[in-house]
Amino acid sequence: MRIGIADTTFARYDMGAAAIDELKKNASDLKIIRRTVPGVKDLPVASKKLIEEEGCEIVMALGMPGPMEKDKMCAHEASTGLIRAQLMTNTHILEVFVHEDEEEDPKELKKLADNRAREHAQNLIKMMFHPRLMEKEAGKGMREGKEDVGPL
Ligand code: RDL
Ligand code: RDL
Ligand code: RDL
Repeated sequence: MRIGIADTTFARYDMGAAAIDELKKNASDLKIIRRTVPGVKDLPVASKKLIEEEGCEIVMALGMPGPMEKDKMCAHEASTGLIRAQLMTNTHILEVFVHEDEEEDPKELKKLADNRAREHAQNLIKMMFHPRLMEKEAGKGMREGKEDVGPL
């Protein structure tokens, strides 16, 4: 299976590498194609090209929106672009964003970025190879990067 990884130089942690490491740990026979772009607003077309030109069956788009109001705006625009690219290609693009202001302590932010990238990589493996395992987690209050909230 061909899997696309789109990531950014804006991000302050190499979430692409964490995602790739986790994918390789959890599945064999993967062909991973990575494209790095400057920022989150460049992820939609990078992802679409991975799908249409490189034949990827699913893509992870990883990025780090900054803390300023304009960064939040950028992130929202990138997100709508990613959804549009999914609808245009009928292909999942897992959006793996870590907002810089989710954690104050840089060490915690780094941990969050690593965990979120890895947990979305695990989601990808479940979606593509073990859909019944994903179904088992339906309604279970799952989160990526931090503690799961759990079911009611
Ligand atoms: O197309 C070039 C840039 O416009 C694009 O890379 C943007 O995504 C870059 N960028 C911003 O211009 C901005 O104001 C980013 C952020 N904020 C941000 O918070 N996170 C990014 N890019 O990844
Ligand atoms: O594509 C992978 C994820 O980006 C996607 O599953 C999101 O819908 C996950 N998500 C968030 O990233 C978020 O910030 C969710 C929420 N908030 C939310 O409040 N409820 C969700 N998902 O179901
Ligand atoms: O309820 C606490 C968090 O789940 C909530 O603050 C989310 O919005 C945090 N979050 C993001 O901001 C985001 O961009 C999450 C994701 N992406 C995500 O992919 N998965 C999450 N939270 O569980």
